[in-house]
Amino acid sequence: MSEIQAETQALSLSEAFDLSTRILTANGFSADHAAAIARTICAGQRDECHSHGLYRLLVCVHTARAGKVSCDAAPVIVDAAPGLVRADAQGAYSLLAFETGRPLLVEKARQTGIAALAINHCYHFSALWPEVESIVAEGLVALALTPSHSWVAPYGGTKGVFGTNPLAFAWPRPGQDPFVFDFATSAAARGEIELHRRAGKPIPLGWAVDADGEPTTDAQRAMDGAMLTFGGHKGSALSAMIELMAGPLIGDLLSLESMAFDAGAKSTPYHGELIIAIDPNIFMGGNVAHHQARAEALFDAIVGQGARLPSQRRYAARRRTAERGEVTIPKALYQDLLALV
Ligand code: NDP
Ligand code: PYC
Repeated sequence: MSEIQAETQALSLSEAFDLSTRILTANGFSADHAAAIARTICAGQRDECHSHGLYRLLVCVHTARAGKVSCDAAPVIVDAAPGLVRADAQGAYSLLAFETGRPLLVEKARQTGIAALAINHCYHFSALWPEVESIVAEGLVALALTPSHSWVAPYGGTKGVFGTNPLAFAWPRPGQDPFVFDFATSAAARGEIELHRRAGKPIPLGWAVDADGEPTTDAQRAMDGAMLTFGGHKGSALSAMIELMAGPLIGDLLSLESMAFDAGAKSTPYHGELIIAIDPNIFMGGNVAHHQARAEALFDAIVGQGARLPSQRRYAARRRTAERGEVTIPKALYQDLLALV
């Protein structure tokens, strides 16, 4: 997670939500889109996921002012097959399309055991964990994946081909916070590098190479060069899978095509997203308690030796925010946000 800057601004959660919707509606977003975007951005800030918190408003407004994203298109939901819902975002941000398509996805997963939601023609900036969390809250296993812009070099290369391509997964745990992970398949999310650049801080070696293909710790040179995948050839292959599954498979753009579509505007990536929901009641063949207990034994074996589960930090941050009743952002970001209204 990003470093805290010296001067900070505290906001209550309702102030953060009001500021977000004020900024978005002042920049042309409809009330429905502004609320859907603000909910996700504020959840990110609440859970101290700074690269996908209030900072993202800068990119949303830039994209709106560039005349790229539709600020008011209503998503079109199509019941495409027994196991497939399509949500056409019609050139708007993905979040309202997700919220609108989600109930039919859940219904289909409960009927068929497994169902997918393909979001098409969307601008996409958000963390995926709020989406898999909202599906796991229905007692379903969830998986979500999406490309972005082609900032990331394949393993062994030095030129961008892949997006930062996040993969998120959620598993229900009765009576406990679900098991959730959500990570970019690049060594770090692009938003993390941008936050380092804004804070004037170097990035760790291994995140990126410069335009000459040389390793760099300079955030700006990294952004002008190419980011690297996590886990070498393994992250590279996973990233390619995400391109294929959330690109050609659902009839939408690759990260290379999203970057070409952007034509240098530096706007939010434009492509699709694939979300899969699985009903354990059907897959576990009526023996849910037994198999859930086996899953719990796995989690116990992880935490029992002092390791932590993914999302433990995030849930702790969520509880901390609830106790304090406020989130904290760098003062410089707060001032940049006020300037958008
Ligand atoms: P992080 O590296 O911060 O975290 C990745 C995951 O690993 C989290 O679930 C995290 O849990 C978990 N984790 C971290 N450290 C440990 C540990 N020591 N033990 C166990 N689990 C651990 O994420 P990224 O920077 O890769 O991605 C940040 C966000 O960016 C994601 O939410 C992603 O969806 C978003 N993103 C969105 C894109 C888009 O196109 N829309 C593109 C790229 C990224 P915890 O949170 O609890 O630390
Ligand atoms: O942080 O890599 C990122 C990212 C890309 C699109 C949205 N977030």
